[in-house]
Amino acid sequence: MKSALITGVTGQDGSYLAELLLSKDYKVIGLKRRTSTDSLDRLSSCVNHPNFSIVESEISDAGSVYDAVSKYKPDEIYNLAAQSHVGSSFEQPDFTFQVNALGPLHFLEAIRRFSPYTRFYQASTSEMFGKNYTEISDVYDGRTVEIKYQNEDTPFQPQSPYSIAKLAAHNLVRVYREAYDLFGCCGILFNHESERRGENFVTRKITKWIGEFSVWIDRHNISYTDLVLDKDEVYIAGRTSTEQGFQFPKLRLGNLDARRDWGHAKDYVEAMYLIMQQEHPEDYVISTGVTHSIRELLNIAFKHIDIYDWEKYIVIDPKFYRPAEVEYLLGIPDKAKEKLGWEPQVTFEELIKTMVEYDIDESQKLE
Ligand code: NAP
Ligand code: G4F
Repeated sequence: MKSALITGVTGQDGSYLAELLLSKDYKVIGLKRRTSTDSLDRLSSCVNHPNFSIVESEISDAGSVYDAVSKYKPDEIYNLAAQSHVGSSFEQPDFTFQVNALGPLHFLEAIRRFSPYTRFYQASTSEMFGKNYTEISDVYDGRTVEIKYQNEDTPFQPQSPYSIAKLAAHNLVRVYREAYDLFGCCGILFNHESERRGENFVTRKITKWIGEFSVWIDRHNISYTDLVLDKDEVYIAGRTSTEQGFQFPKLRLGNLDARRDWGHAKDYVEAMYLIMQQEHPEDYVISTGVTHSIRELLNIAFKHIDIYDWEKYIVIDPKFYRPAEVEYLLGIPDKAKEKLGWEPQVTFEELIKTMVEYDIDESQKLE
C-alpha cells in the first residue's frame, strides 16, 4: 500500500486529494495545524476511513515538519498548505512568507535528511506569472489576432507577497531536484474552484451571496420588481430600509476587469496525482485554456437566478482592490495533455452552475 502525506488537508484541494488517494487505496496522513475550532468540515467522507489519519503539524515550524517526515517516511508528500489568499498577503506579508516559502523549504530539507526517496509535490501557482504573458499573432478567419497566454516557458513576474513566496518555493524545489536528485515537482495551477472553495475568494463570494439572496427573496415571496435598490442595500417596497429583515446588503466587490482561467478543483487534484506518478519529476501548467473576467463570471452566475442587470446589486468597494493586481491569466495546458494525458472535464459554466446550486441549497437548509 502506498502512503501519502497531505499538508493543507482541511482546505479545498486537500480534501479532494485525500478522497482521490483513498479511492486509489493509499494510506493517507493528513497534516493539519492546531486550531481552536474543529476544521474537518470538508473531510466528512474521509474521517472514518480506516486508511485515513490526521496529524497535527505547523509547516512554518521546521521541527514539526521534521518530526512528521522522519516518523512517516511516506512515498509521496503533497504540500498544499498555504496562506492562500492573495489579498491577505499584502496585509500579512511576513506570515505569508513564513508559511508559503519556509514551509516548503522545511519539507525539502526533511526529505533530504530523513527520507530521500519520498516524492514531493509543491502547490505552485499561476500568480507567479503576475504581469507577464506570452503574446503571439495568429491568423483566424482571415484576420490577424493577438493571443496572450502563459505556459511553462513564460517568465515569472510575481505581483504580491503571496506569489513571491510561492516563486521562492518553486525555485527551491528546482534546486533540490538538481542539487540532491530529489523527486520534487511543481504543479503551476491556475484558479480552481468548487463548492468547497473558501468564502472570501471571488467565485464563492459571489455564489454564496446569490444563494442567500435567492432564499431571502423566496422567504418573502416577492419578485425582483418588488425591490427598491438603495445605495448599499436593497429593500422591499412599502417597507423602510431600517425595518429589520426587509433589507438585504448588496454584494461588495473590487476589480471586475481582471481575467482568470477557472477550472474545477476535482479535475486539478487528478493532475497533482498524475504529476507525481511520472518517471521524471517535472513542472506542469494545469489550466483550462479559457479566460473570463469577473464581469463574465457575474453574468453567468446571476443568470441562474434570472437576474440580467446584476450591476444594480453590486457595490464597487475600494477595500477589495489590491495594491498590485494580476490582470490577465490564461494557461495553455498542452504539456499536461501530452505527457500526463490530463484534460479538464468541467467547463466554467458547469462549475459556476454547481456552485450556485450548492449555495442555494445550503442557504435553504439554514432557513
Ligand atoms: P485553501 O482552501 O485555503 O487551503 C489551505 C490549507 O492550508 C488549509 O488546510 C489551511 O488550514 C492550511 N494551512 C494554512 N496555513 C498553514 C500552516 N501554517 N500550517 C499548516 N497548514 C496551514 O487552499 P486551496 O485552494 O485548497 O489551495 C491549496 C494550495 O494550492 C495552496 O497552497 C494554494 O496556495 C495553492 N493554489 C491554489 C489555487 C486555487 O485556485 N485554489 C491555485 C494555485 C495554487 P486551515 O484549514 O486551518 O486554514
Ligand atoms: O478569487 P481571488 O481572490 O483569487 P486569486 O487572487 O486569483 O488567487 C487564487 O488563485 C491563485 C491562482 O491564480 C491561487 F494561487 C491563490 O491561492 C488563489 O486561490 O481573486 C480573483 C480576482 C482578482 O483579480 C481579484 O482582484 O477577483 C478579483 N476580485 C474582485 N473583487 C476579488 C473581489 N477577489 C476577492 N477575493 N474578493 C473580491 O471581493
